[in-house]
Amino acid sequence: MSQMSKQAEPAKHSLVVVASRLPVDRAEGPDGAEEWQQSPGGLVTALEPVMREAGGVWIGWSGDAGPAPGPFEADGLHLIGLGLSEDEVSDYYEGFCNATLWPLYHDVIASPQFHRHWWDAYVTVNQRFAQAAAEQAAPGATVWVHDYQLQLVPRLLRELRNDVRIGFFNHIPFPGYEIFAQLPWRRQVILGLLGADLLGFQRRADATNFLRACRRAVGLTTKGSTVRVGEPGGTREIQAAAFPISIDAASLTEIAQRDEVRKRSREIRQAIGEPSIVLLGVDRLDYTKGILHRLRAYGELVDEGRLGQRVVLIQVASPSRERVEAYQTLRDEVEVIVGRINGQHGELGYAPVDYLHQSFPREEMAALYLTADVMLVTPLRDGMNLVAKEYVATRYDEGGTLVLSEFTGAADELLAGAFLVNPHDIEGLKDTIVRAATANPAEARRRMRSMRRRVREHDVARWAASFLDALGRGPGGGGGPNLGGEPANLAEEPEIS
Ligand code: GDG
Repeated sequence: MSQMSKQAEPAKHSLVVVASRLPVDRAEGPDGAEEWQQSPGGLVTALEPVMREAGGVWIGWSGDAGPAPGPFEADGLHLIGLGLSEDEVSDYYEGFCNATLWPLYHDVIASPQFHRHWWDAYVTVNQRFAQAAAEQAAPGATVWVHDYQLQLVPRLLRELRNDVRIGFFNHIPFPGYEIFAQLPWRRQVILGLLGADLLGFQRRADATNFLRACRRAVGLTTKGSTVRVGEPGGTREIQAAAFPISIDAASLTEIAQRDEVRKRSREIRQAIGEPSIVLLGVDRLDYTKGILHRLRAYGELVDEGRLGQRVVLIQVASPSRERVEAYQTLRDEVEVIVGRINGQHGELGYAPVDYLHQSFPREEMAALYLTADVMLVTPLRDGMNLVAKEYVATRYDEGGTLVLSEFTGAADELLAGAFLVNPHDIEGLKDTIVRAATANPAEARRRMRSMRRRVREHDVARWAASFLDALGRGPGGGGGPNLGGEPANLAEEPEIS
């Protein structure tokens, strides 16, 4: 994506997507001029067709500190780039988003830090996003707000524009109330979210946790998946339900089937010395992903010789949030343990762990997935985990097995085919890795087929359609973009206060 032009007049749009990041990254073109390239990620793939059809606009931050890029078009998509100052990057993005909310919402794996000036920055930035959405939305438009960085936007936007339909999707877990209750601003966050008409979560358990927080933190009444809020104009009903996100499975299958990708997969195997078993981990370098637990289990298996001779674990750990302290500490810990395993068990020309602290193009990722005999996805907590689904979508050959943590959203969907594991149980993790590596080929194929069916049928387009359809159909819904999705499961249950 490189075509870029400034828009003269901001147009009004019937669909407005509000996400913390734009779906494009700033890059330098061949002639040294600035251009924007589509960032890898399922969200833009899922929403691009919908955005084009509805003439939608995407509001987000470019990822750099400095002035707002403003409105521009890239490959026919209307984008509004908002700016964050250096202080806001530090207090809002690295602070409140990534050192308060991220650890809190992931079961306090790391200690969340609570600072009042970080909260103030969170409020200010959320106001900026809400204001931009209010300016872009046509009368009666659908506005879809994404993720934990923008939880106040639904309420702030409703105060500015009561005529729009507002949906919110939380990509990460919503924690149990005992944990959520630690947040000094818990009431404001719940009230912020309740500005929406529909709140989507990855798992049913996340929606249940949210409904409980509405009762406990704000004293509201819930009935099934509905929350009632009394407002000056009367009572409003808000739905909270599960919409598990997915991937563009067809496009990954297509990439994996390309001759050059299959050839690259063979080259990778050769380059690492034709090991008897290739294990693979692919994660952002994040403490939620259970990389240390995985390395500990693998290191012991190599020590004990239980995987045989010359096995290799390829660990892609893509750089992430490198200015946040907990991420720097994690990187040091990971590199110490990788060094120890390789130092102890490596030989000239052979390392048991191939550790890559880098990002790779999609095609290279597909080649890596195709090379893996066993994929290790071992987060301590993960909203969904798209890597697990990408691995499955890539394996058109029905080869390979998946070791998957119970604490991922993906486990709810892939439980019939994956080797499920509790990553805290190192002995259990070791045994499961051995089982997955030595599975009977017919059983492994059956498992992979069942997971592939699930991922093929529940892809990201279906996810987006079902959310937007439910948003359009809800109480008072004027019918958002009609995308023919399936109804959300909004079960009848008794009232609880
Ligand atoms: C959040 C939630 C939820 C990684 N390294 C490279 C690369 N990646 C891509 C993967 C995958 C994505 O990044 C990571 O997605 P995950 O779902 O695994 O995890 P988070 O980044 O934590 O995402 C998560 C998700 O939002 C969606 O709702 O599933 O639970 O935490 O797509 O492939 N892609 C490329 N090169 C890399 O080096 N091209």
